[in-house]
Amino acid sequence: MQLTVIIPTFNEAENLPKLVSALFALPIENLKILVVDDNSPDGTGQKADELALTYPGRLEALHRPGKLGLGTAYKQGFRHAIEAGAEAVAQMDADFSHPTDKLPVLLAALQSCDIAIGSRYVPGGSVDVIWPLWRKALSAFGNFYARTILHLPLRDVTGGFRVWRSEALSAMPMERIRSNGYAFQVETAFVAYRLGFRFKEIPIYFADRRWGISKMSFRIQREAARRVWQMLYEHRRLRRKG
Ligand SMILES: Nc1nc2c(ncn2[C@@H]2O[C@H](COP(=O)(O)OP(=O)(O)OP(=O)(O)O)[C@@H](O)[C@H]2O)c(=O)[nH]1
Ligand SMILES: [Mg+2]
Repeated sequence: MQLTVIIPTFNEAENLPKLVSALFALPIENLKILVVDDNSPDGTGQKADELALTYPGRLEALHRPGKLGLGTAYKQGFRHAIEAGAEAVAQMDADFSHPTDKLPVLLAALQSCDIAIGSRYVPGGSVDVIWPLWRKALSAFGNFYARTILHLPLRDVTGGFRVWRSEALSAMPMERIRSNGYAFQVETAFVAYRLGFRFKEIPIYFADRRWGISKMSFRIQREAARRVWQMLYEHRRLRRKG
């Protein structure tokens, strides 16, 4: 399967080149990378253009004029990858939180599901030991909160390390997905579940970001918490067709 890995970036100049090297070193044939950069002040966009020259035909960069949010970055990236003929599409953070060596495992899992999720909350999965207790608690609670309200039979609904079969991704009504921040991951999982797609969770160790400063805050979490109720309402009639 031709896999395209989409990496949204905002201020990831330190991380991106190293992540790209790690990804191209994986035993995945025909791997492509699509970077979606939001005019990062630290020059990540230029780094991405340099990488595109280093890996012609294998790495592409989309540039947006400013920080327009994770959700729209992924939507644009998804469309671009599918139009370019990707058979599987991966979502991955640029900051090494998602273990690259698990990508082949997620891809292989697509043999028996539509969406493979790198999961911190199934047996064998975990979050970085150096995370402060408040962040561990917030992440665990956020997951419990979202999956309980939405009745999702998934352990990790907020994580951003996923691989989709392209047919499933193309069938997603992306225009319905209004979350643009971190709730985007929750909302796509919810809509995919309501449409009857099959999931598989693969345990991962989620490392804290290696370089750069954290953008996570209580304010961001509070917004996401509110979005969960809105999406429950907005998709209440959504069912698989036929
Ligand atoms: N293009 C784009 N990428 C973004 C935006 N916000 C975040 N990202 C990227 O999305 C990925 C996930 O964001 P992170 O900041 O790592 O989120 P997090 O892991 O919850 O929080 P920290 O790692 O603690 O900052 C990273 O690759 C970011 O660079 C955005 O508005 N636009
Ligand atoms: Mg991160």
